[in-house]
Amino acid sequence: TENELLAVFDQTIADDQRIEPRDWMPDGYRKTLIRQIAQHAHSEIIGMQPEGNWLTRAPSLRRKAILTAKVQDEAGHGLYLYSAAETLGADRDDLVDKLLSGRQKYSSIFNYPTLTFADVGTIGWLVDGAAICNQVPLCRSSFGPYGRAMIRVCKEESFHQRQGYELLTVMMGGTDAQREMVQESVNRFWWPALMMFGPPDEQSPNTEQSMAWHIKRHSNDELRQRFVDMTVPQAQALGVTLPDPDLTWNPDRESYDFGEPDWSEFTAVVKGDGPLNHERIRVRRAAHDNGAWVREAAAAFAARQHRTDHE
Ligand code: FAQ
Repeated sequence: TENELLAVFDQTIADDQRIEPRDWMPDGYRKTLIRQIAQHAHSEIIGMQPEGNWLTRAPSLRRKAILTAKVQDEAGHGLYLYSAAETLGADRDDLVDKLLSGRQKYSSIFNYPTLTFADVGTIGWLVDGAAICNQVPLCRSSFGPYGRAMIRVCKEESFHQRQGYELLTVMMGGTDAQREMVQESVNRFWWPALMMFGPPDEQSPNTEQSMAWHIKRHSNDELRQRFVDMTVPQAQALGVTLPDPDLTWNPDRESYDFGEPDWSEFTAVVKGDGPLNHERIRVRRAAHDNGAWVREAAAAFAARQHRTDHE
C-alpha cells in the first residue's frame, strides 16, 4: 500500500541511503527534484552566453582555448542534468519549452552583462566559486542520478574557478588600467554572486522540505556565509576590494559579517526584469530554431537504424 511504500522511502532517507529512479517516491519529492534539476540544467545552458560572447575576442590563443573548453563544459553539464531530470519521468522537449516560454527559471546571475574581458575572470572566480560552494553538498543529494552528476560537474567547476582566478592574478600583475578593469568587474559581480544562493532562509519556501528530504544539505544563508568566508582571503591575495563597507571579521562567530544584498533587485531579475533577461531568451530561442534540422536529422537517422535492426 501507499503507506508501506512511504515508510520504505522515509527509512531510506533516514538511513542516508539513495533513492534511485526505479524506487517509489512521493509526488512532492519528484516534483521538487524536477524543478531544481531543470532549473539547474537551464542555468548551465543559458550560462554559456555571458562568457561565450568573449570567445571571438579573447586576447590570446591560450585564453581562447581555455574559454572554449569551459563553455563546452557548461553545455555538457546542461546535458547530464537534463538526463537526470528524464530519469524522473520529465520530457526534455517539455523542459526546453518551459525555459523558452519563461515558465521555468534559470539562475539570476546569467542576466547580467559581460562588459570587459576581466568579467571572464570574475565569472570563473566568483560565479563558479559560488556554484562549487552550492554544489559540493549536492554530491550527497538523496537522489542518485543527481548526486552522481554533481561529482563530475564539481570537478569541472573547480577547473573553471581556477582559470578565472589565474586570469585575474595575471591582470592584477599588469598595468593600472588592467587592475582597474578587474576592480570594476568585481564591483559589478559581487552582489549578484551572493544572490545566486537564493533568498534569505526566512523567505525561502522550499528549503525546509528539501533539507528534510536530503535534497539540499544546507540552507541558502549557510552556504552564502560559507562563500563569503572562503572568498575574502582570496580577494586579499588578489589585491581587490569587495564592494561592501559592512564586511568585517567577527571573532565571536569566527566568520565575516557582511551587508544585505538588494533583495528587490533579486526579485526583479528572477521575475524577468533583469538587465538581459529578454536578450538571453531571444538568443536561446534562435539557437533552438537554428538547431531544428539537427534534431530532425538525428530522429530520422535513429528511426532508420531502428528499422534496420528489426529487419
Ligand atoms: N536565480 O525556496 P528557494 C551554474 C528561486 S550555477 C533564480 O530558496 P530552492 C554554473 C527558486 O527556484 C547556477 N531563481 O528555492 C555555471 C524558487 O522558485 P520556484 C545554477 C532563484 O530551490 C557557472 C524561489 O526562488 N545552480 O549554472 C534563485 O530551495 C558559470 C524560492 O527559492 C543551481 O541551480 C536564483 N539565484 O533553492 C554555469 C544549483 N534562487 O522554483 C555557467 C542547484 C532561488 O519555487 C557559467 N539549485 N530562486 O519557482 C539549488 O541549489 C537551489 O535550487 C537554490 C534555490 C539554492 C538555487
